[in-house]
Amino acid sequence: MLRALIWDVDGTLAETERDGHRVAFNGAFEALGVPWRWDVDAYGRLLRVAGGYERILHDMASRAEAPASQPEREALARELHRRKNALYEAHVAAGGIALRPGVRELIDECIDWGVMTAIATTTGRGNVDALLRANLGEHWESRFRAVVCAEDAPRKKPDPQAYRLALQRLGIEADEAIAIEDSPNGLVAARAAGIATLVTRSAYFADCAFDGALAECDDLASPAPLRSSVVRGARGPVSLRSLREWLAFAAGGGWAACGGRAEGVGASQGNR
Ligand code: XBP
Ligand code: MG
Repeated sequence: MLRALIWDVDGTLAETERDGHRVAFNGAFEALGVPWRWDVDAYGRLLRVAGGYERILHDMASRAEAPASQPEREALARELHRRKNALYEAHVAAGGIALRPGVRELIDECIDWGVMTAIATTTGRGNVDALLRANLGEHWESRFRAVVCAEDAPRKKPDPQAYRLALQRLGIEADEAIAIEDSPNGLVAARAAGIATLVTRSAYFADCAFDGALAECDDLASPAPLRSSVVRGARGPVSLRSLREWLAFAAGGGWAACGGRAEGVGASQGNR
């Protein structure tokens, strides 16, 4: 039975990377007189490294101008990351980044129907707070039963730590939840925690393979057919009803197990 939806943040709740974090990283480089800039394509490649601090350190490894010693590199990365977060938070607090289509509606549907919602993200709490305060209001946290951020789960995705902690705080088993993710690292993290995962493709990961996902959609509000190896004929928009059906179907062994009789499962919309 579906008891909780666990949301990723960056790329899933909102398209935060290209025009949010990336621009803020560049602002931090500039503010500290560091000559590096991350263009749109380069940042997409760097996104394979989860965690902004880890991403800076990774990038330094191929920069001739980077400090020589590891402690100096870490100190610079910490300061750059702190500045980046301040710039990012100011940008989203000013309404710079909206939620993706269908996100608010699905969260509200969960609340209406007593399905818990939680957050499991690699980013820091300040970033999450600024984004959701701007989009859901100052009491945004009352909509979520558990909010797990980088401070709570320092081992970044694809490590399942954030998802395991979210399950623990929700007090449920993995098969009672669905994760919503946008990245390969996020999918691996959620699956490693045993959670069925819906992928909502984001700009940077639009062309990635998402083997093992419960289903894949372009966004939660799109009426288009969803790609899924579990349910056949699934269509958007994604609703609580469709998620419940897909989870039940996955638990029952999936498409292969029922000899093809489930065509159209998930096609129903609007009703719960
Ligand atoms: C995405 C990330 C983060 C963000 C930047 O996290 O990997 O590192 O790019 O945020 P998720 P920080 O998809 O799990 O929300 O700089 O705070 O790490
Ligand atoms: Mg993400």
